[in-house]
Amino acid sequence: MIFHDARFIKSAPDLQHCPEDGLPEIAMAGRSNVGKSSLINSLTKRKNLAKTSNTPGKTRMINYYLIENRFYLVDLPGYGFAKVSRKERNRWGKVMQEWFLKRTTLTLTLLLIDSRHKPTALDSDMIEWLAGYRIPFALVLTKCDKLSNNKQQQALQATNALLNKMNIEVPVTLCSATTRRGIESLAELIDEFSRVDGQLAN
Ligand SMILES: Nc1nc2c(ncn2[C@@H]2O[C@H](COP(=O)(O)OP(=O)(O)O)[C@@H](O)[C@H]2O)c(=O)[nH]1
Ligand SMILES: [Mg+2]
Repeated sequence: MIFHDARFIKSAPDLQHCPEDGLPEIAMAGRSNVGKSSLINSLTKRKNLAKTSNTPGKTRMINYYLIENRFYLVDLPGYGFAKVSRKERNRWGKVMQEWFLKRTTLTLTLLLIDSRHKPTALDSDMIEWLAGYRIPFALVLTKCDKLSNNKQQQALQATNALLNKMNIEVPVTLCSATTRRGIESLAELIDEFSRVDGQLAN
């Protein structure tokens, strides 16, 4: 499954500027440079629909892509970029917290983690935060083309062990924008959640 019918709609600085048509949304979250924009391009088979970059931290906006005129893929600003000021980080935290808690049209969040590295403290915080607020999410281990098959399995096991320890049960998918590993199953997951009505109570 490929979402060929995709177009950029807008970049919103915060919740107040997001679309108001009530369509379901699937969000890409994770550290800067983890591969959020690349995943959107892979899902739509478009090279430059979402801007990718080698300079992390550049995308400070909530970017909306309309898919098949029926749901949005949302490219969220990345976290954990060392070079931004404390003030900027605090602003990010406030904007994202409000967005996640009040965006009732959000049906699924894909939390991306680089498969080459252990989840960072920020990743763990994010996992526990999403789970704590019962925000539906799945984990995606990105850039797995950079790992041997063995290392890929190790990354999967390490992540599942971490989730077990946290007593959290969510799907984990190895993926690569380069080899397209995992893209099909993520597209199916997204398709399923694009047919769910927004269900957050708050
Ligand atoms: N080898 C490889 N590189 C990737 C993959 N996904 C993203 N990248 C590269 O990682 C960098 C950051 O990707 P980007 O999508 O801009 O990350 P974002 O900041 O999370 O949106 C870019 O140079 C991408 O080309 C992948 O699956 N495999
Ligand atoms: Mg990006």
